[in-house]
Amino acid sequence: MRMTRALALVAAAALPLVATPAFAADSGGTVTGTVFAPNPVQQLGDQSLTDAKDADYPALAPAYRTVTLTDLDGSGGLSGRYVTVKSETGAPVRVTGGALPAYHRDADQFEQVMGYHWVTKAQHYLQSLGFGSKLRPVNQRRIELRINQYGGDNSFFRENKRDITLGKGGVDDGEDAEVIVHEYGHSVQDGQVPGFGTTLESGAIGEAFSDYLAVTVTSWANGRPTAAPEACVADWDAVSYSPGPVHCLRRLDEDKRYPRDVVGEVHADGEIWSRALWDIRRSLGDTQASTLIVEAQFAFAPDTTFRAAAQATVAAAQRLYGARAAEATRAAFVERGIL
Ligand SMILES: [Ca+2]
Ligand SMILES: [Ca+2]
Ligand SMILES: [Ca+2]
Ligand SMILES: [Zn+2]
Repeated sequence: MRMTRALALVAAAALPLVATPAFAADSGGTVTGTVFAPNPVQQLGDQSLTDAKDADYPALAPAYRTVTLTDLDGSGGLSGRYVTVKSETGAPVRVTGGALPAYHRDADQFEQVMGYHWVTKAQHYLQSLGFGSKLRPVNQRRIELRINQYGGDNSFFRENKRDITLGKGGVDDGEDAEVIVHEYGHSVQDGQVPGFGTTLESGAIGEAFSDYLAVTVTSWANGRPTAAPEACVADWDAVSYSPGPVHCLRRLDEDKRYPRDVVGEVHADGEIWSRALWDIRRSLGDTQASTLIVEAQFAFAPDTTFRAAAQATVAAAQRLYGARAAEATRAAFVERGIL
């Protein structure tokens, strides 16, 4: 911790040197880049796509999109207001003009661009809900996103919950926006409640919220999927380990109930909580649901129980939107056996 503080001071002192005039400091620099939005299986509705050892094969071609990367800091790398990308695989992307080369999935730089873009998008989604304007800011800090060869599929090594590490097991994790935003969800919760998720139930809430955020951010950015179920998380990463026929890491619409379906594993038990969030969203719509869900999390204890967190979420619904919203929120948790 002391060492971290010393490093932070050095970084702060170096800041003026980094702020070159390449980009306007207030608006944030922009550059175009190529991404999946959010992933080829969801975009193309093709459940037969496979990793094929990171090959860039023709069936994937329609899934590439040109997007604008925003909030760059002008340092010449993929570093900006909300995220700095540190790749341990492949040379770092250099930002030299108004457009990046159209990296595809067989280039390590593709995942760097994906990571930068989707973390920034996720923060913009939170801001679109009013966090940082009419509501408190949520996680408006610069996190570090590291890409490396370690971390088995879906088990991301993190030195702390603020930063994100994406591994390369199966489909490279950085090729699926829903995996990136899921990981950012943990950073969001840590930003709201430092050290959040110390117990089975709080840990399950962490996984559930991160899955929820993955789906809501990508639907907000791309429109609701029409060729794959919206409730399916990480359709592309999951082709490496989910038998199908529909490939999902997890889903938001499983009919799991508390305590009947508790198995003692945070990801599995998270599907109880995420279904409640999904039902709140179906009742109230994306904007109201996500706003009250995120706002409620400020009041969660790091070791919260399902019950206490549900009560805090109902209270946030009442405070923000009144009795009808509170009743719909309560009903979603009652349906899961949580309240
Ligand atoms: Ca790749
Ligand atoms: Ca993977
Ligand atoms: Ca999906
Ligand atoms: Zn997780």
